[in-house]
Amino acid sequence: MSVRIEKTELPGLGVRHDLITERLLAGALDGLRRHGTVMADVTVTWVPGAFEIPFIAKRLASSGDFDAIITLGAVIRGATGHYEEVAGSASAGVARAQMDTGVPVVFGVLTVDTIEQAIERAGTKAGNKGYESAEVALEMIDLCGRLA
Ligand code: INI
Repeated sequence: MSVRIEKTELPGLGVRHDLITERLLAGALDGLRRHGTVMADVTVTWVPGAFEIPFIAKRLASSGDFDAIITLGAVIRGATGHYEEVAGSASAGVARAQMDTGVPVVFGVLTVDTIEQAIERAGTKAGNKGYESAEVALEMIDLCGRLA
């Protein structure tokens, strides 16, 4: 799979829950591939934490290089004293990014109470939010094309 990956080598930044986010990413890439996306057209960009998602999503959306952006992440209440701020900023920022740019930005960020709930939604008991987000992105691209 020839996906382009942008990832900093700086260790220990943010609180990204890679165990979960790797599964969400695998689900999203699987969803794109199964629906016929050319994987060479896909870029994966890692950010330090969910709070940083909107800034980078907006930057990518503004570039004109992408038909849609899929944001993935996990904000876990048990893991932070500022859950509401991180989860709220991530969701509000993603909504703003798509409204400001006119490019669909899908919110595939899990906002949950426990790591168990995150695991359930990352490809075990309750589907894979990444896979679902890929389907939403493709549907939004199709819809935008029809409305153009
Ligand atoms: N970032 C996450 O993606 N998930 C979390 O659960 C989380 N917690 O628990 O705090 C989290 N925090 C980091 C935050 O997104 C920023 O990276 C950090 O505050 C630096 O701006």
